Amino acid sequence: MKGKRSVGTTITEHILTQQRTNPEATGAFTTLLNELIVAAKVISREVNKAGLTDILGDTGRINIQNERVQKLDLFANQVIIQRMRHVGQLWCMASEEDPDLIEIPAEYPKGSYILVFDPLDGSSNIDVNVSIGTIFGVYRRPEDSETNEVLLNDVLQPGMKQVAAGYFIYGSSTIMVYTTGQGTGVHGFTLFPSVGEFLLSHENIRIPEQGKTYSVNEGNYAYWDERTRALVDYFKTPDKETSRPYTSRYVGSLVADFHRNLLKGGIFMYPADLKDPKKPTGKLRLMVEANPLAMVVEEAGGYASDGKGSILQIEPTTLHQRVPLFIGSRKDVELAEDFISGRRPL
Ligand code: FDP
Repeated sequence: MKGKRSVGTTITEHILTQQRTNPEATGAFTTLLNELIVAAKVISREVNKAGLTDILGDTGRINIQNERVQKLDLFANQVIIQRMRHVGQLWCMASEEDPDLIEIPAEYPKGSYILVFDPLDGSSNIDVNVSIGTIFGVYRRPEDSETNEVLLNDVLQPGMKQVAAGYFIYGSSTIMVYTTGQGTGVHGFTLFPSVGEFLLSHENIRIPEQGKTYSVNEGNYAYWDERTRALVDYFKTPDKETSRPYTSRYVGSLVADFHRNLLKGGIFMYPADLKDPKKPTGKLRLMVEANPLAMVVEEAGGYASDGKGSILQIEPTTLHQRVPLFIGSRKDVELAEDFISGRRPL
């Protein structure tokens, strides 16, 4: 089910209205989000003209995840860091592109929020004009933090502690989807290039309880355990009563696959695989990918699991840890969890 459409409210108006409903709000969060939106507009402009400029292509560098970094990833990373470090609302940042925490330089004031982000997710699709995105999550610095130093432990919080999360998708249009949780809903805003503003286009998005689509890289079938194979086989097996087979849709760009399923229903999966026995944990990162999207999906009525339990409950142990991810319509993800956890006998 698509969110109800109404056009005319800018994202800033929307954030301010939400802020007014919270008597303790200081405006710090609004400032932070506004600056992030400016960064996304700059990234969106570059993504849109990527085919035209020499910014397109590979830097030849390898990032912390052992993947090739493309120029546009680097650009997006720099834009976000440079825009966000001076806002005065951040305690520190963490990016998919940086191995360590990003501290706020001494010349700028510090605040109490922590921003984690994947500056340009789905980057292997840049060269082929497929939608890519920026994913973000916002936490507060723990109140009982005893030192003035930026500590990794203060950042390694479970996803349920996020105070906001969302993403920008750079596709046929640029859309921002975000939530501040606690029943405030998930809202989508479309960038109107002529006015340079994000306008409310998808108010209060609710993901269907059950979908008809599964999204997974089935090329990894040979590397999955028997439970994962049985789950995917289940989605493909015809059965009138349960509306199977499901349709398969896999872009290979997380934000694009997630966004489609959020609006239309379905399940996205990146299961653990045995390709690299040292890393039986899937490919996606808990902090910068799984947690923000899990907050969005749960606020929209869906669910996110690592196959055993809620993504949002996982206590992270490292900044860049990977996690198996099953995310989307609640009934579909619960079913996946039943298969993977062994609650459903094979
Ligand atoms: P990419 O490597 O292009 O950056 O997070 C990384 C990601 O893309 C996700 O956006 C996407 O869902 C996934 O990896 C695709 O991985 P596979 O190519 O292994 O399917």
